[in-house]
Amino acid sequence: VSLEDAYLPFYFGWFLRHTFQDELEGVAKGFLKTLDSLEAFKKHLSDFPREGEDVVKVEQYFQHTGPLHCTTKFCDYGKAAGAKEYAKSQVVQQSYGSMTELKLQALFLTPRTLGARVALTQEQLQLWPSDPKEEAGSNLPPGSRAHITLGCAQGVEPVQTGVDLLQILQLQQQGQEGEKVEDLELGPLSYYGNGIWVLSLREPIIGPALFSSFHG
Ligand code: ACK
Repeated sequence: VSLEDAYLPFYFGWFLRHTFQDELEGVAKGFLKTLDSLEAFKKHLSDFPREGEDVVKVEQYFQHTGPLHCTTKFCDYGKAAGAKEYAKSQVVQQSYGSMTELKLQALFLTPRTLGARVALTQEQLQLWPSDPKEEAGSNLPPGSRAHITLGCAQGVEPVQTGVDLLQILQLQQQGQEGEKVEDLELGPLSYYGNGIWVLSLREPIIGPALFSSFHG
């Protein structure tokens, strides 16, 4: 085993600059606070699991640890299919350590995860690997799954955020618009049933991120 092979990361991705991370965490916090105060949201609170008689406060419901990022390739230290090929590819080698700008187009929330949808540029898509989950049984374009996990419910793994996003995009593709519930300062808020909420950002949130890897 060469040194290079022995050190495949947990994942590759774009890591938000700390100023951008702080900004986005502030936006997410404000979004949750707003939701907690909305009658329409309270009406659907039974979508969320609750313990005993405690009313769910979404402000305290989601947790995240580690740096905010948009995963490109989950490598699992080399155990994931295609990890080595990805790490060795020319585009990855050339882009490693370079800055880019990530454009966020929506925030979404489910009883499992809280995330931001990332709109990738053509250049960023060069770093997007083929993704069987993204491609399976749908005709969603490559990069559809791109997201930043902002938090997970207790006991939920962050991989779920991308799964939840793909489900939302599939609903939209099937012609479900969601029920437009409220016009918030950041944009229109829609409810898709089963505790799924989407805030389409009127103005995309844009900020700097570094293409790098996480080794854990
Ligand atoms: O929030 P995320 O994109 O979802 O960032 C984390 C990161 O890798 C470290 O856990 C993502 N992740 C975990 N497992 C997978 C997987 N099987 N496929 C794609 N992404 C994954 C997770």
